[in-house]
Amino acid sequence: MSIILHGFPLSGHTHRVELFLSLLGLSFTRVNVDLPQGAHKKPEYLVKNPLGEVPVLEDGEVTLADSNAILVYLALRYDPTGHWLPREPVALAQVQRWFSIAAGQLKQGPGTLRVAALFKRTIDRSGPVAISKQLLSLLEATLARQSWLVGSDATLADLSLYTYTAHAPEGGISLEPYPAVRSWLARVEALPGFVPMAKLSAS
Ligand SMILES: N[C@@H](CCC(=O)N[C@@H](CS)C(=O)NCC(=O)O)C(=O)O
Repeated sequence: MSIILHGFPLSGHTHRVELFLSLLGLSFTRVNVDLPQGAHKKPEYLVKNPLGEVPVLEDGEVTLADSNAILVYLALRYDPTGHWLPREPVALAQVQRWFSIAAGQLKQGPGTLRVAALFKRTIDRSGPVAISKQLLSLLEATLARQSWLVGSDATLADLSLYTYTAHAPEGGISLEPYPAVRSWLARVEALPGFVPMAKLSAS
């Protein structure tokens, strides 16, 4: 049974899934969804995800949209160690909290600034910059106390937060003031099987 990942090479949401597939050592086929050409709004793609977003994962009979949902599926299905998605109630709740932050502040802040740079859009940066700084301060305070976002080992929370944090400078958000965040990014990058996302050419 082959796994297919529909995504876009410069999408951080796609990358977090690609990263986890690689960390799990799963082979898969990449299908490029041409976002600049609007391929994600065509009927044949909307059948897979009516919200018209990447990524979508297909695994046999299973078709799943939403990067965090896909991470959960892959962990429960393919991670025999169980450490990527802890089952202990408080730890699992904390992973879910970081998923919400990844879909909220991470996307509204660093994600929004980077996508504006990617598509060369002029936006009012003040709101996204304030959200980015608030989020990075939270990450810095958390990661000054512990190596990983939840518990003592890497979890899906780290993968969900990694990509748009690492690429925040492409949207004009410096990581210089956040040494604990930079150390954590390096720890994620040292995980066996880590694969990077392409950088924007302008940065
Ligand atoms: N909640 C979704 C968000 C995915 C998302 O925002 N994808 C972006 C690319 S990074 C997208 O497809 N944007 C196209 C659009 O909304 O038109 C997830 O986690 O997968």
